[in-house]
Parts: sequence; structure tokens; C-alpha cells
Amino acid sequence: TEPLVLVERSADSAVAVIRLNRPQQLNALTADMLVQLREAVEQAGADPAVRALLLTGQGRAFCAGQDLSDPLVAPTPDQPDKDIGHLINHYYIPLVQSLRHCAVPTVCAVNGVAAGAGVSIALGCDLVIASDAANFILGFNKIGLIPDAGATWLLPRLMGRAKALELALLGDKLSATDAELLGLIARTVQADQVLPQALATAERLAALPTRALVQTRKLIDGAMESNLDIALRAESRMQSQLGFSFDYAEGVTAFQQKRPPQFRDR
Ligand code: T3D
Repeated sequence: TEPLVLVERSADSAVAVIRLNRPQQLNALTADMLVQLREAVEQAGADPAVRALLLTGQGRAFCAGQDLSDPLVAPTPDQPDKDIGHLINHYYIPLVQSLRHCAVPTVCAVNGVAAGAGVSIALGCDLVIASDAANFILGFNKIGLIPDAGATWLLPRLMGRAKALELALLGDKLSATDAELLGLIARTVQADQVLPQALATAERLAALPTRALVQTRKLIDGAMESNLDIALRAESRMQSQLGFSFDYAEGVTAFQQKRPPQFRDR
């Protein structure tokens, strides 16, 4: 049987490409798939040779969210009640955390529709590059649930409360172009360009000083929760640490010697 998640890494590339692989079901997530995805993200982050992660979907969709026919969640006449909390706690929360705290920068190539938790997973990556044919649909409202896998935290931060509520309460589809205009994603590109551009972006990130990039993500996330004085001190603490790093010495020396830097810190 085909693996539910494909991981590729060419010998000369420092980018781990992770592909959701249930194209016939629009990459709807089963419990096994959620585990495989989390493991792939964790393994990529733990591999010292990997310096960026690229997440995408096989086929015409990025991800249709939770597989609504998975026995874990599909109500049946003899078992109408389902413990969705178990699914969230054991599968979604660890996945969202593995992406958010990944040891390398993460890029999501949204190659087609993202729905439900598929939206949260895409937006959980550092840089989201979407096909101009892709749409974002929360859809939770249509099945009596709330947006999950981090969506209630992410959406108001990315697009503001008014637009977050419009998207979540009405559940309408948002085009990738509008998602970019609203600040939900970094960039929209032509459909045939989404993978090449996302890969080129991941390769650019891979050549940059990984530790500094990951700490930048951490400080930006932390700053959302704090105030300027706390952020100023957190920046100062991190900058002091980075001042002692190999990559700082390498970056400055390479600048002075007018040559490309060779970063290696993680
Ligand atoms: O218990 C819980 O649910 C808790 C967890 C919550 C997290 C969530 O993610 S909840 C949200 C779940 N997702 C959705 O509600 C989206 C459902 N899918 C759709 O609305 C549509 O499929 C799309 C808008 C994404 C795409 O529409 P379209 O017309 O391009 O494709 P389609 O024909 O609807 O789908 C193609 C096939 O994929 C189809 O199967 P078939 O008929 O060819 O055998 C369809 O059933 C299947 N599919 C799509 N999404 C799901 C799915 N199968 C299972 N689960 C899905 N989520």
C-alpha cells in the first residue's frame, strides 16, 4: 500500500519535502496519516542535514481536513457519539506543535483547496505560498464544530477579528488571491509555479542561518503575547546568545571578505 505521507530529499538538497498522499480523498486526514505527518515533521527537524521543510499535497488538493469517514470521528447508528477531544488531543495538537516548534523554517505549498484542519495546518507553517487556483474553506460551521488545530488563535492574528469572524462564521471559500490580500498567506503564484517557487523559497531559507531564523519565529510568536518592553528584553537576550554563534562570525566575515557565507548552526 502507498504511504499516506511521502518524504523526499534529494542528495544535494537540504530541503525535506513532505507530501500528503491520499489524492483521491483530497488528502483528507486519517488518524494514521496524522501520525505519519507528525513523525515526518519531527524527523525532518531532528535531521542535522535538513535546513528547511516544505509541506504540500499530492494531486489536485492540498488537504480537505479531517477525513469525515474515519471510524474515529464518523458517527454511526450504533455509535452516534464520538470523542473528538481524543482526536484533537492525541493527533492534532502534537502535529500543530511539531510544525510551530520545528527546528528548521517551514514552507507550505498550497497546491489546491485547503479545508477545515487543512487550513490550520497550512497556516501553521512559516511561509505559505499558494496556487492562484487554490481556495481556503474553514467549513467547520457546516458540521457543528469550531475551527480547530490552532485556527481560532491564528486567524484573528493574521487577518484581524472582523475578517476572521466572517470567514469562520459564514464558512465561505476564500480565494488564494484574497487570502494574500488579507495577510493570511505570504504569496499567491500561478498554479504551475507553486511547487517550483515554494521549493526555491525553501532552498533560500536552507542557505540562511537556521538558528537565527527559528529564533526569529519564536520571538515574533512571543511578541504577539507580550508588550514592547518584554519584547525588547527578549530580543536582547537572544541577540546576546547569537553574537557568540558560528553563523554570526561567518556572516560578518563573509560580508567583509565579499564572499557567500556558509552557515551551519542549527
Ligand atoms: O470529528 C471531526 O471532524 C473533528 C475534526 C475537525 C477538523 C476538520 O478538519 S473538520 C472539517 C473537515 N473537512 C470538511 O468539512 C471539508 C469536506 N470537503 C469538502 O467540503 C469538499 O470536498 C471540498 C470543498 C474540500 C472540495 O470539493 P470538490 O467538489 O472539489 O471535491 P469533492 O467531490 O467534494 O471531493 C472529492 C472526494 O474527496 C470525494 O470522494 P468521492 O465521492 O470521490 O469518493 C469526497 O467525499 C472526498 N473528500 C473530500 N473531503 C473529505 C473527503 N472524504 C472524507 N473526508 C473529507 N474531509
